[in-house]
This record gives sequence, structure tokens and C-alpha cells, in this order.
Amino acid sequence: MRATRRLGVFLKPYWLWATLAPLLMALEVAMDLMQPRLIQRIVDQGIARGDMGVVIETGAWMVGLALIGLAAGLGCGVCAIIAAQHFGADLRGTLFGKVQALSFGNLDHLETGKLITRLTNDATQVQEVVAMLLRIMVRVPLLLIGSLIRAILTSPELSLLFVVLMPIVLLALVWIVNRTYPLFTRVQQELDTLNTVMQENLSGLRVVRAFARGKHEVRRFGQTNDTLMERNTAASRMTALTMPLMMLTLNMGVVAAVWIGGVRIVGGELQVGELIAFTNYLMQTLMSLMMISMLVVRLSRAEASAERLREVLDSEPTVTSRPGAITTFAPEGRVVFEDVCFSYDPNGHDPVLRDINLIAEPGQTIALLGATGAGKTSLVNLIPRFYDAQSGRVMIDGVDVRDINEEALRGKIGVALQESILFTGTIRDNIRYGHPEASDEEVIEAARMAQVDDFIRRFPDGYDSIVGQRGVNLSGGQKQRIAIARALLTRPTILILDDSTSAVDGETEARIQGELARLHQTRFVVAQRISTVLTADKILVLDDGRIVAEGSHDELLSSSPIYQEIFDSQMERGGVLHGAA
Ligand code: TTP
Ligand code: MG
Repeated sequence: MRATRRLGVFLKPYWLWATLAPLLMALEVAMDLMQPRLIQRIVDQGIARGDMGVVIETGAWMVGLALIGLAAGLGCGVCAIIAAQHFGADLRGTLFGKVQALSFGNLDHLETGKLITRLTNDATQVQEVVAMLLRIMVRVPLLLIGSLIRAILTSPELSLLFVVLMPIVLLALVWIVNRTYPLFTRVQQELDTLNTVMQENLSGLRVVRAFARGKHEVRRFGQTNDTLMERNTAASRMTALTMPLMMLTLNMGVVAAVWIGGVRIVGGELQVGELIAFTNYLMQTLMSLMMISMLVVRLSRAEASAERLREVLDSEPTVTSRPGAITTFAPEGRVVFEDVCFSYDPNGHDPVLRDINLIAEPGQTIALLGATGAGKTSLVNLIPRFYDAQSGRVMIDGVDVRDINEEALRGKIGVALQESILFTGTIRDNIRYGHPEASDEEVIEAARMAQVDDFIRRFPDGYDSIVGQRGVNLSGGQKQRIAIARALLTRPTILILDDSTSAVDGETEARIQGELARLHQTRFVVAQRISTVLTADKILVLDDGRIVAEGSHDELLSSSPIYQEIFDSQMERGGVLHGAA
């Protein structure tokens, strides 16, 4: 229950609705509790004495109170729904905001697929339980206590039956809850697996098709789906057993009441109406107890969801601004790495970067070359603080990046990530993403520099063409160039191109480089091809997280065996060296 209660803060703004709902529910329960008592009156004072006046008057009361109860019940439902829906919307909004505030490190840990489940399924589970809490969870205990008291007031002698019945029912309840709880926990786990399989498959549908693994995936999904069904059935079977078992106890109780009551009526110690009222209250009491068992199961399922939401809400960003961090930052662009070591593991195991030292003067182009997995992406990711170094420091204009407010820092750095991700929307909006106020001329200029203006103009809608699901489809190289344009538009002091021209042909790449050469900015260019790095001021060769060679193309060619090897292998493959000065 701890995690669910922790989410209670989201209900606070709607306290009025959240208080009204239980109050109205209490009114409805009060009305419900009056009914058996009125029946008693009709029977004992009306029918038994042949007094039609009492029958009609009491009947009218019954109808009137029932109507009030109905109105209260409706009102309660409406209030509970309003409170719960607002609660859910706020919860989802806060979760989304939280995810935006988290660092790459947190997101590695929380995993995108599971986050989707949390923001949708888990949030809905908790929202539904809140609606239930405000209605049924108020109704059931009130009804239980109310009808118990009423039963005792109606006939203290018959109420001794509770002494026998209650322990039986309670024991049965404890047994059932203990049996079903683990079952429902397993249902929830299987539901998680199902969601993961589904999410993976939907985002990777193209890979599945490409490898013709559709049948395999259908089988994999089928297995999880079947397990889920089996677990659900097993859990429901237990719940299904509850009903008849409880009805048996209840009916035995009613039989006992009628029997004992009958004897007392004959003896003149009890009236018929009293007996009817008592059995009514008896049934209501036992029914409420049964409902409680179901509520416990439901609550515990929501608790599992609430716990997963709590994990997101309580995640602290691993990258944070230090107190007193610089908020206005206009660097010249001198980037220095000092003995930087980095690992994706929070405890520093398996470092992917070791003892990195480098200096990039303002306006210089630094190229990073190295085998896949060498750590190129990891290295450049430290500059905009996607991650923080474990030891050593990264500095811009002599200031440790950790002493600069993240937004101020990232505002000066343009990044074209290794994987070009565009959003659904127009091409114009995609290019403007980092600088929404940019004018059309600026957008076109950035596109022109990224060598993407021509082909955008060839679309019927030009810059207003929609990218994404139902819009134009872009090739990998076209996406990469739009991503470069997007990075350029922010006029960054430091530009990071992570393998951003890997899908662009050599000639176009050379033209892009020619355009970039006219900008005064510090550039980090990650590349696989030597042709991309020829003109760089400094080339760093990375191997297994270490810088193994450093210098200009000519220097490296004469001094570094690794570089010569890469050069030779690419020349053999017929790699034309575009852009050679
Ligand atoms: P990268 O820095 O991604 O290596 P790279 O950019 O040189 O490789 P590529 O040319 O293929 O783009 O990875 C270095 C190591 O860090 C590698 O073992 C994978 C690991 N890694 C993570 O564990 N988590 C991550 O988010 C990334 C990017 C890498
Ligand atoms: Mg990479």
C-alpha cells in the first residue's frame, strides 16, 4: 500500500471531489440500511395489524429514500470519476515530465519499452483503483459495519449467529486472499512480458520481416499470450470458487436464522418483520465481507503498478547541475578532455573510455576514427553531458562542463546523433526543432549547407512535406542530412557529427564539408571512412577506449601503423578519397 499512498499527492488538487464522493456514498449506504428496517415496519405494524395506512406511508418512505440513495450513488460516481480522471491525467503528465528530465543513464536503466507500459498500463491501473477507492472501498466497510450494528439492534439474540458465521467467513477469506494474491502477482508479471514482446515487435517489425521471422515471433507471442491466459484462468478459478463457497455459508446462515427465528416467532418472542429485517442485514454483512476479499486482491495488483510508477517518479537524474552552475554561457569553443575515464556502469566496471586527453582549439575540426565499439560515440556524448565522466574532466573554455547549466551548455552545442531520429511533422519543423523561432530563410540556408535543399524542393509540398508514418519516406542519407541541417540551424559553437554522413555518398559529403569549413566552430566528426577525416585539423584514432594515435592525416600516415592499416584497407576496397585537399 505504500507506493499507492505515495501517489495520493496527485489527488490533492481534487480534494473537493475526492471528499464529496465518499460523503455521497455514505448517504447512499445510509439509505440502503434504512430499507430492511422499513420492510420490518410494513410487515409488523402494517400487514400484521391490517393497517393499510402504515403500509402506504412506509412504502412511500421506502421509495423516497431509495430515490435519494440513487441520486447520492450517481453523484458519488460522477465525483469519483472526475477526481480519478484528473488524478490519472496529472499522474501521466508528471511521469512524462519526469522522463524528460531524466538523464541518459536513468533511461538506460528504466528501458524505453517498459516506460511505455508504465505510462499507459500502470497509470491506468492506479487510476481505476482510485475511482474504486472513492466508491466501493467506502461503500463496503460502511455497509459491513452499518448492517452489523443494525442486525444487532434488530435482534441481539439472533446476532449470536455472527459469532459462529464470522470466523468461518473470515478464515475462508484469508485463505482465498493468500491463494489468489501470488496468482495475480504472476498474472501481472506475465502481462509485463507480453507488453515487452509486443513493444519490441512493433518497433522492430521491419527487422522481423527482413529476416522472415514472422512465424517465430507469432509463436513467441503465442507462448506468452497462452501463459497469460493460463495464469489468468488459474487466478480467476480461485475467485470463482469464492462465490459458491460464500453463498453456501450465507445460505446456511439464513437457514439458521429463519429456523431459530421461526421458533422464537412461534414462542411470541420475535416478530416476522424483525426476522425479515435481520436476515436482510445478515446477508448484507456477509456480502460486504466477500467484496472485501476481492478489493484486497485488486488493491494489491494496483500496488504493483504503483510501485513501478514510484520507481520512475523517484529516479534522480544522474546528470544534474551543480549549485551555482553557470547559466549564461558564450564560449569560444575550446574543448579539453583531461584524464577522462568513463563507464556505463554506475560502479565504474568495464570502462569504455580510459585516460582520454585531448585539446580542441576554437574553430578546429577534430576527427575520431576507430573500429565499431571503440568508444567514439561515448566520447563525444560527454561534451553535451549526455553522461558524466567517472573521473577526470571535460572542459569548455576552461570551465568544467559539470559547472555549466545543462540547457545553457546544450544550447551552444549542435549534435547530429549517430541514429537520425525525425519527428512526425513537416520537414521545416524538423529542421527548426532546436530553434523554433528560426525564419524560413535560416531553415533554407541550413538545409542548403547540409546539401538537402534540392531534394526537399523536389517534393510536391517542399518544406511543408510531412515526415513520418503517412508522409514522405526519406532515405537514410536524406534523414542524416536533415539531422545535420537541424544541428546547424542552432548556430552552435561546438558541432558534433556522430557518423552523420555514413549514408551520404562521398561527393555530397565533400560538399557538406566544404560548407562547414566556412563556419567558425569547433567540430567533432566521428567517422568510419578515412575520406571523411582527411581535412581535419587533428585525427584521433580510438581503439578499445584509448586514443592510440593522434595527428593530421599526413603525420599519421607516416607515423601510425594502425592508421596506415585502416588507410590501406579502405584504399584496397576502392574507397575514393573525396575531399582530399
Ligand atoms: P560506442 O561509444 O558506441 O562505440 P563507437 O561509437 O565507437 O562504435 P560505432 O562505430 O559502432 O558507433 O560504444 C563503446 C562501448 O560502449 C561499446 O562496448 C558499447 C558500449 N555502450 C553502452 O554500453 N551503452 C551505450 O549507450 C553506448 C552508446 C555504448
Ligand atoms: Mg558510435
